[in-house]
Amino acid sequence: MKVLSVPTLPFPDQRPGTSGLRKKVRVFQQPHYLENFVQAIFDCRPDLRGGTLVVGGDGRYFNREAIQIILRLAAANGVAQVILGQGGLLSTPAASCLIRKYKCQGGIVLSASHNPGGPEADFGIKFNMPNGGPAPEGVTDAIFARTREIQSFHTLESADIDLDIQGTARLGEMLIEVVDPVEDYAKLMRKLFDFQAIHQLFNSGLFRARFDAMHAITGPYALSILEQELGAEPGTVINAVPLPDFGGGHPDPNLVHAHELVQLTQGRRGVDFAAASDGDGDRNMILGKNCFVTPSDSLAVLAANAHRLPGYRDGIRGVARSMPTSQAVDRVAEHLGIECYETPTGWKYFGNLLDAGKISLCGEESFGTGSDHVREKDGLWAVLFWLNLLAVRQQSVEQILQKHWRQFGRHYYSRHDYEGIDSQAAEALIQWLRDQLRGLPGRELDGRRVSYADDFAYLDPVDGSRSEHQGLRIGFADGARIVYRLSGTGTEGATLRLYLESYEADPAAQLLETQAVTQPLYRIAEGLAQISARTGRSQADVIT
Ligand code: VG1
Ligand code: CO
Repeated sequence: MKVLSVPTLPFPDQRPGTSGLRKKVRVFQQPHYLENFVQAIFDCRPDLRGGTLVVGGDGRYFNREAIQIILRLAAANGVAQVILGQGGLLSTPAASCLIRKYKCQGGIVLSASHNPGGPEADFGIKFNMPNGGPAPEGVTDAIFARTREIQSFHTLESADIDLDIQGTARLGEMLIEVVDPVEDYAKLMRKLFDFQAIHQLFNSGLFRARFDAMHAITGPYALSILEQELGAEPGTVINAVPLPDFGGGHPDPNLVHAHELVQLTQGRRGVDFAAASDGDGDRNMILGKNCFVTPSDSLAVLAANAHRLPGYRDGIRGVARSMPTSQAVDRVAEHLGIECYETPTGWKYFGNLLDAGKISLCGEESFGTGSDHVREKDGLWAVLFWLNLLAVRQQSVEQILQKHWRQFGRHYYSRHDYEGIDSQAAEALIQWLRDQLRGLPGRELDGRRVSYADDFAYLDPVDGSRSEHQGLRIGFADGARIVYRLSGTGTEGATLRLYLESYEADPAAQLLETQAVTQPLYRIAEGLAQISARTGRSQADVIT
């Protein structure tokens, strides 16, 4: 087959954000847009020549077309072998699992994660390293720099490959192995969790559960693992068929976008356990009967209970959380006598800590939790962790959570998102706040004493790299915090995220309504940042 070198012109806007390059579908559909970015990956990762690459996506609109383009570029750039999920499908954690298991030189995952899909919505691409994790900043910076100077890309003149039949195919010299997207991932889960105990729980007659795949990638995984293997009653997995537009919904598992699922947990007839995942399967939301577990609390509960589960029987080495994530896990780490690291937002910052064996569990407030089993956050893993825990402790989600609070105290937590605001106004707001930080420590704000205020920077303890301007933190003497940062995953204007956290040690005050408890902090935050005046929004678009 003929290798073609196609002349091209650089696009100026191919800088990856918090997790890969995300743009509107129509941006990706421009001739050469995807080709340029993928060629830049190959140019920056010479070990892919002669190596093995994992490819798959979350099934969103443009997934299949993108995969055909990537396969041709891979073949023309001398990749020896591609491991491809059947139908072009792979969840992000399953891709990470395959890269590690088959010692590949990297992976390309096609997804814009929790962003909506469809011809008018979002598409994305991210590159994962040989350790299975998202490319660190040094690599994404290099890829971006390459896209600015690219002059040609290499591709093949060839027919499309059949993505739907398992087995091997050839494209030029390159071998393509089309694999079951679920199998290797399911094997890994079997090693970590007590499947027999979970099977018994599902068949006890006393336990009802729902898993909402939100018409995204986890459908096939959840059907196979929860229903077929663990014996959950048929119908446990809802919205199980991946659709290119996720059925028109937002594949973002939170109280707002997974509202229907939340409803199923309410009232006397509510189910005992409910969970959901996002577009690419790396997020999770955990609910019990009349009970919502914040992702920050979930991480803390998992850390406190890990030793009860087969995969973590010997205990955990350390934990990490992204900076805006609540400090609930810090208290567990202190209790266990292990280290707790605070990293910038984005899973890529956990990779070094995991590789160096400094941590076993990590998580983010944005419904992401994971462990050293792969190098991505893992939605279904978190669900299985909770199911295993429920089976072992024979208590409800609510009982486990409240007991945890009594022991460690409760971190009330809420995030306010102001979406699609004017980018300049958002930058100006952050700058205005940044300028005030120095004067804040020691001041009293609404009866709370500020103990520190800074522009968060992270020094990676493993490779010594430094990442600056990762969000503004204001910490109070009573343990409360306010955090502001701008999103790095949006595709329209800017998104301001405001994170509020308030600590309560007294069990008598641990069952209050989160919004009521965090309201005073919201007022302080609004007062300092003048959010409504500066953004023109009197209220956040999404409050979780
Ligand atoms: C958001 C979350 C962050 C998460 C990222 C990717 O980023 O806040 O915690 O790692 O999405 O998640 P941002 O920059 O918009 O705040 V996902 O499920 O896209 O892969
Ligand atoms: Co995701």
